[in-house]
Amino acid sequence: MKSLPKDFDAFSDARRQGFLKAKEIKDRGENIVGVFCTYTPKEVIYAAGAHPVSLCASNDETIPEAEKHLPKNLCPLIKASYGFALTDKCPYMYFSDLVVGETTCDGKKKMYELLGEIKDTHIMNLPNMKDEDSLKLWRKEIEKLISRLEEKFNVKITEEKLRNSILSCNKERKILKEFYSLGKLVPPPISGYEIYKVLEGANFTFNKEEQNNRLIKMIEHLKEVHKNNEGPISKSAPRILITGCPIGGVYEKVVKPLEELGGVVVAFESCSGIKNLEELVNEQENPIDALAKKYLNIPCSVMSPNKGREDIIKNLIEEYKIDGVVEVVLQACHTYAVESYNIRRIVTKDKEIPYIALETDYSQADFGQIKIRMEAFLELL
Ligand code: BJ8
Repeated sequence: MKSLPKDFDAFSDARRQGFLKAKEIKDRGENIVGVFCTYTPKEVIYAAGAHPVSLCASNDETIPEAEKHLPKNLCPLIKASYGFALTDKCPYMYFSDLVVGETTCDGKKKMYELLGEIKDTHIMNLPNMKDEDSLKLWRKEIEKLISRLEEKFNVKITEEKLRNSILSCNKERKILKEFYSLGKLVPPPISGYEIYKVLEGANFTFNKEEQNNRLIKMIEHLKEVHKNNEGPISKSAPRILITGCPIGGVYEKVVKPLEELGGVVVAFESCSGIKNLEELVNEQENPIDALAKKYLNIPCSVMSPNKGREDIIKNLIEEYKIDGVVEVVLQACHTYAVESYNIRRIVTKDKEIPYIALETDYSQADFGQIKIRMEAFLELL
């Protein structure tokens, strides 16, 4: 059995290594913009000569502090995002010159009001529908972000700069997509846990050229592993699709047991996975129009209706030969919790495969319970 290529370590360690890189960036006098959400049009940040970085929100370390200001019964992702800012424990937040947030769910947009007291924050007014008027509004919001960044960093964001950053972000998306599409192979040459580590690591990698080259080498290596039948996954392992809320704070207690118990996660519909990377920005159109369309089209549950997510899940079930779907709903996330009714319906009725919804938070209290439920679920597949 062939081991993972050494380039994998660069991704699994990217978050920690990124701290040092962020410091180097600041030492060189360059700017960093902290982001929380897939809706942030990062091409605009690159076009301003700044570096976008995902802010810490994926463990419960700072939640007790956050709960001094926020209600306990709130999504753990929101509490952790605020807690890291409040306690100064996220180096990326510390190094960020500006934080960009969007009016996604109610909890997040109200939390941003408090965050604005701690950190220079720019909020984009994200519409919750995908019609023509919403597109105009979102386009305006992108223009406002451009003005804000120009003013903040004393730069000019030209059409040419936007076009260049669209080209390079699309290039990154295409390579990441080729990487996660390895999950289509039977058996996949890499576990879902490792796929997720790489996708997550890309959020903390500043040098995108280096990242692309590493990924291309890994893809070649893993294709070879598959061709020679040298991979670690059994051909008969039940193939799982993960959907729902972002899983950065819970993948250890959801993905790991699923795979230790004999299943394999072959696709992630959630943020960090396909939701963000599937659709490219149109390179021929006016760049602001193209960015507005691409980002407004992201199929997150904060949109109403959100038919795109159902279509993606149906396609993924076919393309990745999915045997069962696991939906992760973070505690108090109403939009995903409500949508889970429709998702269960399309998975079990239209596609006739098993589905399970797990409501959880960032604590370890339900670790044993999740494992037992995963075991029972895998027995159905
Ligand atoms: S594009 S999934 S990152 S909004 S914070 S909605 S889990 S209650 S994170 Fe999200 Fe952007 Fe959508 Fe992705 Fe629910 Fe929690 Fe709100 Fe959340």
